Amino acid sequence: MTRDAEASAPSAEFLAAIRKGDRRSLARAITLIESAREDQAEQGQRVLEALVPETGNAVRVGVTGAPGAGKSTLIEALGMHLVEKGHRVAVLAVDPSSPVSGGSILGDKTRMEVLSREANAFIRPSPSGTSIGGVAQRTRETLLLCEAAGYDVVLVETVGIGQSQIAVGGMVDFFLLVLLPAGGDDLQGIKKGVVEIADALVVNKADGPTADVAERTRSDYANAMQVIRSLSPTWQPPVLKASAKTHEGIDVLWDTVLDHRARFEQSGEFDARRRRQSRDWMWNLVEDGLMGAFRANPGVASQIAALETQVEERETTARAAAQALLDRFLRG
Ligand SMILES: Nc1nc2c(ncn2[C@@H]2O[C@H](COP(=O)(O)OP(=O)(O)OP(=O)(O)O)[C@@H](O)[C@H]2O)c(=O)[nH]1
Ligand SMILES: [Mg+2]
Repeated sequence: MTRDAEASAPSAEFLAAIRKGDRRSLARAITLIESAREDQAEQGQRVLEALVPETGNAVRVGVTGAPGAGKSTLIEALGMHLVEKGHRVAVLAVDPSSPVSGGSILGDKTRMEVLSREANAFIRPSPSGTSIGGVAQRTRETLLLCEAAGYDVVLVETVGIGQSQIAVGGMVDFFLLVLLPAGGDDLQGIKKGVVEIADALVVNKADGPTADVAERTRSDYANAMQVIRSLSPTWQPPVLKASAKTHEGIDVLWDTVLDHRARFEQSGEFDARRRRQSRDWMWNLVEDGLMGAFRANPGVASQIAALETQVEERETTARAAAQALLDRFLRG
């Protein structure tokens, strides 16, 4: 490594405090990771590098679904259930719109007031940033820090936007799709492909006046799921129902997560999935780094606008323009 190892190595006390689960130290480490200041971000990476052997021990659950489906309420209910069972629970969010670009999609409801009062719960709102890639990257690193701090369950909420769902799907062991008690995918704004990557579906708001519709929705989806080929030979994604309000069905939901984990560990799919995710992550970062270097290259930068116009005006082919840019880049 070319970096100056002495200059900003994190102090042993700081690392020890994070390992002990000190929330203020954990929050400080996350702030470093998220910092727009290069020296601080670098310091955050060093903390993560020092702690990486202690990561990997949590059950990682992603939660997605249409706006208003009750993701936050469900996470809070599940979080309370887990805290009562003696778990330490971290809640993270991936919301690419928040808060720098003006207004979060996940909104204030991610505050989770009941759960946030629990000593064994740690709630961190989405990092700010305009690119989903950047937000997801920092959330994944925050997830690792939470594991090093001893949180044994990490719940990640994400908005129902294809790209952020894929990003969260790529960092969790179990991906849960929360449904409203109503019509089909198109009505719920669920993109094709999301149902396919879900490890379970849960129809929320199975209470009060929406209880009957919830049951109908559940059985409709259960039928539909039978024709979707499961990604796993050992797991057929179940369709559950629950009420985040009355907490009915929350215990079954958690049992499902544990059952999935047990089967995946048994079959080797758990390890394979984690390994694939880590590998994919490395290549993601390589791609980001290459794109950054590419755009920052003066020879490339000076040609981009002109070549884009030529392609738009059909004066040259996309391939020829791309090759011209790549030649410039590779020449240095
Ligand atoms: N009746 C009933 N209402 C619920 C339930 N879960 C959530 N709600 C209500 O549904 C609304 C949306 O809940 P949220 O938890 O904020 O939904 P969300 O999916 O996180 O919403 P966004 O983050 O904005 O996409 C709130 O008014 C909740 O009180 C439930 O199980 N039953
Ligand atoms: Mg929410």
